[in-house]
Amino acid sequence: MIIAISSSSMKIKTNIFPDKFYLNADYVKSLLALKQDLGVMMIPYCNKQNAKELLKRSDGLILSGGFDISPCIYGEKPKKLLGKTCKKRDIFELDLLECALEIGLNVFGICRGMQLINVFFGGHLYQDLSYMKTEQNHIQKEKPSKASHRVKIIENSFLSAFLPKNIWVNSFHHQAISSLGENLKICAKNKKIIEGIELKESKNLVFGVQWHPEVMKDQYSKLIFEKFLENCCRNEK
Ligand SMILES: [Mn+2]
Repeated sequence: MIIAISSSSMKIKTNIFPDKFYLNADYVKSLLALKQDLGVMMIPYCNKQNAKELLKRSDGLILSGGFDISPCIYGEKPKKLLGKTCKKRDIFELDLLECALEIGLNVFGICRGMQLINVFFGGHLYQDLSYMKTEQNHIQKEKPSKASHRVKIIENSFLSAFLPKNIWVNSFHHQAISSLGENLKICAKNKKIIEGIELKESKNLVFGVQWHPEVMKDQYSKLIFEKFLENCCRNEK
């Protein structure tokens, strides 16, 4: 079984070869901890044809975290507090998601990945959480492995099938969903902030969480990856 994971990019100016694609190792470690013989494929961003070729050979897709999504993708002008963006990655990941849906792959979006699923289905984002009223800090000072706020798991959702009604999660996002995309439903929330979504009435599993379960070592984070893999295993090529 092969799980494809989208990647990020950076320039290391001190390096003789400065252009890099990268992926936090925690994504890979979380998956391998559950299934040692799993094939994990990091996907650098290229174009739609590459996306299709890679996904044809995959059994599931993880859309990883990273930069803010360019607001022009969802038809808004950039605001002052928008963070770093990379339109090339946005466009590639939208193509990637389109191909994954066409093929019928299971998709798991993490942080930016969840926001990307929302934008794909026509949803919008708060470019910064200060543009809405929230008392909860969503950029925690604690280590990523520590939880900093609770989320309520919404009944009759993918997550509610195996998680308790409330769980503690970490939080490293300065953006959030402002309007939900078509055919999506909320599966986790912290007060007004949407912390989890899933695609309604879909044959394949398409869901996302706003937190980073890949860096938390608790039983519930493990369960989320386990259930995702279980679904991917069912559709294995
Ligand atoms: Mn949060």
